[in-house]
Amino acid sequence: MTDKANILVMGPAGAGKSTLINAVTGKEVARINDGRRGTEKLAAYESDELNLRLIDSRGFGDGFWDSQKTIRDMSRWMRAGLKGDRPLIQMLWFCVDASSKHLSARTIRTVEFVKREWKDIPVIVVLTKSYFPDEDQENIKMVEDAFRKATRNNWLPVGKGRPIRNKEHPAENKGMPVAIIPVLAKPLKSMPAVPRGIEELIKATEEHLDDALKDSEEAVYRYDLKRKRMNAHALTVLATSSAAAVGAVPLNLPDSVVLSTMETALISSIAKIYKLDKKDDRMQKVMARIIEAGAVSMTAKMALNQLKMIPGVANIAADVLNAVVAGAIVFGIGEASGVIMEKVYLGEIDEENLDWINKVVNGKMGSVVGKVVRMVASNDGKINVKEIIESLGKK
Ligand SMILES: Nc1nc2c(ncn2[C@@H]2O[C@H](COP(=O)(O)OP(=O)(O)OP(=O)(O)O)[C@@H](O)[C@H]2O)c(=O)[nH]1
Ligand SMILES: [Mg+2]
Repeated sequence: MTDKANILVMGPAGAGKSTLINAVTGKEVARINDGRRGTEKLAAYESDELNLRLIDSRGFGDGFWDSQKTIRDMSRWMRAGLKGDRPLIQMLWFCVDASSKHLSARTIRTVEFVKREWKDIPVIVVLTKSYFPDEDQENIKMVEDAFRKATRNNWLPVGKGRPIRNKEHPAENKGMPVAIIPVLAKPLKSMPAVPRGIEELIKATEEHLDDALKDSEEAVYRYDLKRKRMNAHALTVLATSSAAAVGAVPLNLPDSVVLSTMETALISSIAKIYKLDKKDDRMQKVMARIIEAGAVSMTAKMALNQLKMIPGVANIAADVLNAVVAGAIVFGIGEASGVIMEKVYLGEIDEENLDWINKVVNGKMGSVVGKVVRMVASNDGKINVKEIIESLGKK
C-alpha cells in the first residue's frame, strides 16, 4: 500500500466519514450510516483520478470504552500492515461534525492516540456537514480552541521530544492540525446549501504530502473541474424534483412565479460552485439572460403543446402534465447554467456574448422537452412523473 498516499479518515460515529469518502472518490462505495448501523470495519477506497487511497474507519462514541475499542482495532490493523519502509499512513483526516458545535477532549485524545502510530503525520480537520458558510469562522475557532486546550493541558501525546518534520510548521503549533476545512460533501434536500470544500481539502492534502506522493497540478485541476460539474448536476437534479412537486399542485404553469424563483435560486447556486460573484454587474447580466432565454411561460407553453399532441395524453390530469413540464424546465435551466458558468469560469467565453448564452439555453430546453415528449409517446401517452424525472437526472 505504498504506491498511493494513504489517508486514514477518523472521527466520531455519524460525523460523515463515509459520505466524505464517497464524495471525494465520486463513487457510492462506502456504506452510509442510516441511523442504525454505520461503518464497522476498516476499508480502503481508491480515487481513480488522484493518487489517494482513503481508509474508512469505524466511528467511535464519546465513552471511554468505546474510544479504547477504536484505538485497539486501529492499532491491530496498523501493526498488521506496518512492514514497508514508508509509513503506512501518510495523513489523517479527522472529521468533526460542524453542526454539533462541539469537539470533546476525549475525541481529540482518541485521534491523537491513533495518530501516534505514525509519529508526525499531518492531521487535517474536516468540518463535515458545514451547511452554513457564515458559521465557518466560528466553527474553525471552536476546533482551534479545543486543540489548543488539549495541547496546553499537556496530556496530548503529540510531538513530545520528537523532531518536527515540517520546518515551516512552528513548534508552538505542535499537535495542531495543519488545516481546518469546512466541507459539505452532499447537498441538502433544501436548496441553497451548495456542496463545497472538497476542492480545498484536496489542495490542502496535496500541500502536506511528500513530493513523491503528490499529484501533478494538472491532475488536481482536472479533478477540481470534474467536482464542480458533478456538484452543479447534483443541485440541478435536486431542484428538478422540487420543481416537479411544485408543478403537481394546481397552478397556472406558464405564469408560475414559484418556478422562476426556483430557477433564480438554482442559477445562483451554480454560480457559487464556480466561485462567480453573482453581485458582479456582468454576472447579473448572464443570469438574467439565462432566465430570459428559458422563460417559464414560453417553454411551458411549448412543452405543454407538444405533450398534448401525443395520442392518449388528453385524458391526463393537468397537475401531472404540469409536474413533468415544471421538472423539465428547471432541469434544462440547470444543465444550461452548468455549461455557461463553466465556460465563464474558464475564461473561454465573454459574459457579454449573450447570443451564445441564448443558444445554449434554447438548445438544452429543446433537447430536454424533446426527451420528455419521446418518453411519454413511447409509453402510450401515459405519464409516470417519478420515472421521467429520474431518467432526466441520469447522465
Ligand atoms: N446532506 C448531507 N448529509 C450528510 C453529509 N455528511 C454526512 N451526512 C449524513 O450524516 C449521516 C452519517 O453519515 P456517514 O457518512 O455514514 O457518517 P460516518 O462518520 O461514516 O458514520 P459511522 O460509519 O457510523 O461512523 C448520514 O445520514 C449522511 O447522509 C453531508 O455532507 N451532507
Ligand atoms: Mg462510516
